[in-house]
Amino acid sequence: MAQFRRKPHRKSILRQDAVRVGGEVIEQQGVVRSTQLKKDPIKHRQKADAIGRIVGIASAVWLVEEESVYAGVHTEPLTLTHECITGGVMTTDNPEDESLLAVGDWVDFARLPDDPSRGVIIHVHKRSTRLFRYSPVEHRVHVIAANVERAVFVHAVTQPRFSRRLLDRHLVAAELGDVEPVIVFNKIDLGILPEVENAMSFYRDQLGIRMCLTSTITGEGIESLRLLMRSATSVFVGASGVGKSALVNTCFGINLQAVRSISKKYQRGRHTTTNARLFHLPGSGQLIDTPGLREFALARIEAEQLALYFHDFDPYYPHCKYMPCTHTHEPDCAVRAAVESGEIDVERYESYLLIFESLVNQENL
Ligand SMILES: Nc1nc2c(ncn2[C@@H]2O[C@H](COP(=O)(O)OP(=O)(O)OP(=O)(O)O)[C@@H](O)[C@H]2O)c(=O)[nH]1
Ligand SMILES: [Mg+2]
Ligand SMILES: [Zn+2]
Repeated sequence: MAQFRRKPHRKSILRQDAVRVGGEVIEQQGVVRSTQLKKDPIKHRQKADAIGRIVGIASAVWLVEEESVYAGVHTEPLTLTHECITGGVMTTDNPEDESLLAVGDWVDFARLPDDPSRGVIIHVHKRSTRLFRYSPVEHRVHVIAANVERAVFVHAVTQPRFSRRLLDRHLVAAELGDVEPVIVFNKIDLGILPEVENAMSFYRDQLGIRMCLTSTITGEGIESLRLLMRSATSVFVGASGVGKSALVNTCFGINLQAVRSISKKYQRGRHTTTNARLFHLPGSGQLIDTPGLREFALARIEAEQLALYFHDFDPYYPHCKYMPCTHTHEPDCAVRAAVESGEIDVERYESYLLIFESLVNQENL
């Protein structure tokens, strides 16, 4: 991808440091983190003249919305949106191994004197929460959305086929990122298979996770989804083609996002949404639509810790003979005994084994 340069601005060379690769943003050299900054970081930040929130990315330019939009009722938020690039010196309060910028981030930025609709990001504020995964391309933590209270994991009951394996990864990621999980089963107009029905009652009744059953065709469940997203920032996450963008459009009653049919041959979505984008819900609350992710590798978790995130195992693992126990092969394992007696859902245990194995493989990379 071509890297374009602008003319020198003030003393620093402005450089395009972020490029987009398959819906994911990677950073190039040229950004200095606060820890590396030789000069006084506070002085550096004084160059900024506004605080804003990243609401999207377009052609490798970050869209930053002024903080005032969040202060009260707004009618035309776009007039307060600035197209920002990253400068040669940018600081961050976030760990080095994760995405430098993400939709939902709060940033300090400086408006360009000759064009205040454009600006330069100077500093990224500490993220309170983040939904993240391990990026196998980047070999680092990909922050899908930052400062979100809720992750709405959208799954289709069919087309594409519902995957419990993916949902179980989603739930671990929510807990790792300090985000409340909500499950949306979309496309219920297509009929619900018995195994999907079983999964619904498992996650709702046994794990106590909030759930909405929706259809963008009949409108069923949309009102309860809207209510659930009030007065907080929610992010829609799910595989391509499950209907995330169709749900955004239905929640707003207008076509904000492009929607495209799934491939008939492969029963998969076509990666219609390519960038995360934040929208203000009517009334209160924000909603971030994201590109579909087929793979969802977990980050910042070791295989040995995985069981702690499978809360249906909680009553059993203190009774395992060995401590620590991985619940994969050890004798007298209470978790495996509970699977055999049917007290632990066998599908959950299968997910556990698969995720465990992938974490071991990741650690050995
Ligand atoms: N039958 C049915 N089809 C739906 C429903 N919601 C969405 N669809 C269809 O599912 C297809 C994919 O919808 P999108 O909204 O583009 O899916 P997405 O999750 O945003 O996909 P990506 O942007 O690729 O991640 C489209 O053909 C939609 O019309 C629903 O409730 N019922
Ligand atoms: Mg989409
Ligand atoms: Zn065990």
